Amino acid sequence: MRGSNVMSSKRLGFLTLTLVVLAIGSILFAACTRPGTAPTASGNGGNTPKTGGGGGGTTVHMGSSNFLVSTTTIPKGSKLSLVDDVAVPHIIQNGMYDANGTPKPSKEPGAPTVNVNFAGSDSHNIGPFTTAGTFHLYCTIHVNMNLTVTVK
Ligand SMILES: [Cu+2]
Repeated sequence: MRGSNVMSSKRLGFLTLTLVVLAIGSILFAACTRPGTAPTASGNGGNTPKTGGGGGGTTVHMGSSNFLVSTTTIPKGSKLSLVDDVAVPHIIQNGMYDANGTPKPSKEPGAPTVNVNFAGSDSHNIGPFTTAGTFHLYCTIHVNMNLTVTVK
């Protein structure tokens, strides 16, 4: 009887010791791992790349009464960005001025319908151009303001 009492009290002491050791161990473990998991690897805060914005398409600029280029080539399926560089309105539609400066509204097969009002100093996306071919855009306000869009 005595012996078993001694045994059980020793066993209890051993168990307590084990628990204490485990508790201290886990505290130490937590203290040690904390600095390891802490480092915030976020050094990219102010480095947002400016490339690869939305679309990445072709841009054509407009002056007070003209497109700054008369032709542009864009990949099939993409949009064309028109930028009005000045505080002058433009109305861009499907069609072109002929050699006499006469407006000839017409929409080629496969052309997107274009009818965009520019208030001045603004920009709009045209398209998408989903069909390969040659498409004509013009400004209904400014005579001979033509743009030829080639889609490949
Ligand atoms: Cu115009």
